[in-house]
Amino acid sequence: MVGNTKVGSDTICALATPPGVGGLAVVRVSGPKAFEMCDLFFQGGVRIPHAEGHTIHYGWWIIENQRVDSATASIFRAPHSYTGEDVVEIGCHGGVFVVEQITTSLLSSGVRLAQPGEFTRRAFINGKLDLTQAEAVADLIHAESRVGAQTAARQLSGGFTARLANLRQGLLDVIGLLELELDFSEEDVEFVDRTTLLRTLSEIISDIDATAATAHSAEVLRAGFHVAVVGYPNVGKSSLFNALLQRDRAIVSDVPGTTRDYLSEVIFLDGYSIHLVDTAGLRSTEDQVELQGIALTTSLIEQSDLIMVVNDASLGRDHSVSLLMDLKGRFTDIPTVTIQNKIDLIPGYDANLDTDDIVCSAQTGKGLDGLRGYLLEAVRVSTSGVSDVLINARQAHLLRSAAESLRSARSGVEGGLTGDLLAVDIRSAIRLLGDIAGESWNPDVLESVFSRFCIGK
Ligand SMILES: Nc1nc2c(ncn2[C@@H]2O[C@H](COP(=O)(O)OP(=O)(O)OP(=O)(O)O)[C@@H](O)[C@H]2O)c(=O)[nH]1
Ligand SMILES: [Mg+2]
Repeated sequence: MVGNTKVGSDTICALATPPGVGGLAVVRVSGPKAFEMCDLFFQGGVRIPHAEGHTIHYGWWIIENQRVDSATASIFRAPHSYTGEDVVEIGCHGGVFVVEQITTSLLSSGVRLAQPGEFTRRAFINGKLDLTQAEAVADLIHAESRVGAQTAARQLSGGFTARLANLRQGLLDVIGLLELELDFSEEDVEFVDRTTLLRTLSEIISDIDATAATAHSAEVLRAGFHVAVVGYPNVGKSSLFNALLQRDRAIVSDVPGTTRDYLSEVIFLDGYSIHLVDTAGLRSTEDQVELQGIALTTSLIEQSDLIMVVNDASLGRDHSVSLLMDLKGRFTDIPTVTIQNKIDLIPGYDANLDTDDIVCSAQTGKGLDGLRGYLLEAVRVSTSGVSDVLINARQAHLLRSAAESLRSARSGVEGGLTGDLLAVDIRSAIRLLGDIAGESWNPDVLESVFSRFCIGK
């Protein structure tokens, strides 16, 4: 049981392709009556209930003797389908009207409209996917970067699941030996050499810690790398924003305080998505609208992965240093970079003096390749730890708790605790690791995992 929905008890359907006009659309039907219900409307070479699994049939969707569309029916027999149930995927011509006719005919015959993520939820409950794989499906659909999509695909294929299983097996082996000790407790033997045990625990702890630590990198791959473009008014933030976007998105003018609301746009560099946020120039002002813009800038900076401080180099290299220092002090965890802009105004500018800064002109385009290269490198560095899984908040929390239990077990070993007491902490770590893949789950967990899905998935 999941919530009030009894899994597999009813037959569900939904458009599995994006809504709107397109060449093709697919309506997916899953559940015990999938074949029977589709057979009411589909007329092809064979009757659907008699069709073999993994076959496709051409025919017509017919409602009350009216041909609605020529269609194909792809047959998947339980358990060999995405959901593990009987599934029919009806391929028809893409278009709002046809799809609506097909779904309405099914709904009027007792098929229910699927909730968001319900197909994948059924797949999970029927053991076709574990929870990390289900999460990978959502990540794959929403992936903003090529690397993110590739990682989600690896997660979907079960790489992470296998790694978790390995960790758990290692711990289960230890538990087995510790429990043997219990049986022989009279004789005071130690089946598990304590030095080896300490080493094993430490290895597993660092493996878990390292994986949990990739949560931020995973978020960058999932949602993009966020760069806040900040600086004093009129230094050329919006000009730089436009130059990187290669179009005139933001208003540029020589009046300080031009940008008030923020603007956010995405650029792609080598398969990574980078969200650039142009912000209101920071200065002390009495203007209420501008003040609101400045307040907004602060909250935008908090959510960014890099602060790009734009300086008007024609006013001096160090013109923005106090702003930079202020930002570094307030946002200690976020890296900063200074962009020396408007160098076209300074003939003979010696770029070699700016070892850490990027030197460019938003107006002439000079130095912009260097800036793009810098951004790309920054994304690469921030995502380098990710291999086979896009750790999300749920998984990171469970991993950290598991590592905590193992740390407590490790202190126990150091303090000379007996095997049965050590086993308690190790067992709790095993359970937490199991929860990542969804071995024991409750409706709330499933609710939050599947709420990220769209209808039809
Ligand atoms: N010569 C030169 N002028 C520039 C350059 N970049 C921007 N400007 C000019 O500087 C002025 C301000 O540019 P904006 O891009 O609006 O500056 P901003 O930092 O967004 O300003 P606010 O939104 O008011 O904070 C405009 O007149 C731009 O044309 C540059 O690289 N070289
Ligand atoms: Mg601006």
